[in-house]
Amino acid sequence: RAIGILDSGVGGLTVTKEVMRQLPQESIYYFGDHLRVPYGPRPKDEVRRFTEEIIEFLAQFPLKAIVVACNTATAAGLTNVRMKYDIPILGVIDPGARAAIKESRTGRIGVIGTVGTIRSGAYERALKRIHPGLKVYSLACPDFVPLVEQGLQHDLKTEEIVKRSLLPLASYQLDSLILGCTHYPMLTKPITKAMGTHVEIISSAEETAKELSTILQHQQMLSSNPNPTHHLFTTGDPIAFQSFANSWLDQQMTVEHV
Ligand code: DGN
Repeated sequence: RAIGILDSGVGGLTVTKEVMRQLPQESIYYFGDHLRVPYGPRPKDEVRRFTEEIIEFLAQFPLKAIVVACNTATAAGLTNVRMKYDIPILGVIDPGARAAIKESRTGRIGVIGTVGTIRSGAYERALKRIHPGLKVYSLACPDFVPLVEQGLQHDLKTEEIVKRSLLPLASYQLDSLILGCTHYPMLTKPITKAMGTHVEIISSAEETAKELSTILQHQQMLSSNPNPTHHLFTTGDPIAFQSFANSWLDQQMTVEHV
């Protein structure tokens, strides 16, 4: 059986890449909801409904776990959908919070994400559940997802926009910054440049893949297939998604339009 991974667009590929690295023998079914990206500005109920629809679609395939590789969808709540399926459905927020706590020395942690994620306060809760004394500074960066979806991550203008967007965090003496949106690791370069190299940039991808691996190990469900197959689905333009996926994952992927 395979792993299902979903996102509003290309962002979940950052998690997918890490799953492929840590669990190279697993087959993956990825769903990018490009037709309805971005999820960030949408009401919680709508994001939850989209997530449930996508999981229902993915559930037609033989899956052993699903990763909701979208912070906005995770923040909108996975409790209901988890009750409907008997396979583990993982989010990205708890792993992201754990990764930050591992890295932070001063306990001054920044979180950036979509409007939906930041408004939900989900990171702050997840961080303070582990360590109530942390200082958490959150900032919504609504411009970032559209930049990535347009493939403009290496544009000079993007560097400017990223720098300007992150200015409000400059005075907080952060020692780490959580990329609370799975699209943002694709902007690591301009984000690092804007924050300075003394700020540790945290992505939830590695920790999420680790959690997935632990769960599968526990359930003795790790695959030993030397030739796993991957399937990518998009509600948007399959050609554009395919070229993005090929270059990010550094291998030839096939994409189907749904
Ligand atoms: N990649 C999604 C996230 O992690 O929040 C959000 C993208 C979006 O649709 N705005």
